[in-house]
Amino acid sequence: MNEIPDDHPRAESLRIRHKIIHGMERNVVAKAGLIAHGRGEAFDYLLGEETTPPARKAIKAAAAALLLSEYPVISVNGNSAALTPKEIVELSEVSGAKIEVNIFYRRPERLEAIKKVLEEAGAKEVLGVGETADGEIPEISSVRRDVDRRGILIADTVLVPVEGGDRTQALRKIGKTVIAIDLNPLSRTAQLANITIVDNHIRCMPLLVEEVKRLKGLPKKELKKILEDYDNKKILGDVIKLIRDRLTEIAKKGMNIP
Ligand code: PTJ
Repeated sequence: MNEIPDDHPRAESLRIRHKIIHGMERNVVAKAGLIAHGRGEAFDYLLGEETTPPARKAIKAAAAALLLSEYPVISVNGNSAALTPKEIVELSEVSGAKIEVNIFYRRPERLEAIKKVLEEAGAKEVLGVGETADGEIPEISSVRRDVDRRGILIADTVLVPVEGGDRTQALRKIGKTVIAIDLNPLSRTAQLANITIVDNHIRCMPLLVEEVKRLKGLPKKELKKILEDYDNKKILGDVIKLIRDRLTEIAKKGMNIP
């Protein structure tokens, strides 16, 4: 792949793209994952490619929810594994959440490739691959219904990064708390999750790790208060207004290109 010059105005965005492409070459990312990434990039552009104040509030609520959970699970797909393997492992370590590979385009070689990437990043246990992955959640209509009986099947909280479609509603129907990381505030996943972090997965994961570390010592009562005060509908509305206001400003003055 071409070297990206440091002074390229879009260097960071191109580097992230290369992680996704490299992931596809290793069987980690599905071909459709490239398209999904492009959709994410478009929304990130609208957000100004930075973590917004509503996203920070959602990160705080997500950290509190993970710490209050009895059995949290981080559900890992191709895109999330390619972008932040190290941070997934760190989040698992600081929050006590299990790591489970669960993918839409399910092929044994992809399950193994994602597991390998996570193990290379330090994961000691990766669920969703092998003999314990024989659980089923019938409410999910896609192959994402195949889950680990030591993981998503018995989880009370599931973190679902970078995925759209069918799963959040089904998981909520059977009583699980769903935390989504999704750049598109209009997606079904974003709209139906209990807590939606509208941010780039690659920016959000280190912040989530730090937030869990910061809140870890707090008494349960205070963590519960954070969740009681959190309103996901309002947060999503705030993100959409933020995009609207940013676009109104740009329509008036043009983009501020240094
Ligand atoms: O690895 P698999 O087989 O499970 O397949 C994964 C993909 C992503 C291909 C699959 O879940 C899919 O098709 O997802 P969608 O329906 O395209 O939804 C992906 C969502 O993630 C969209 O709402 C994107 O805007 C969003 N997204 C893409 N990149 C990022 C992102 N959100 C946060 N951070 C990103 N980097």
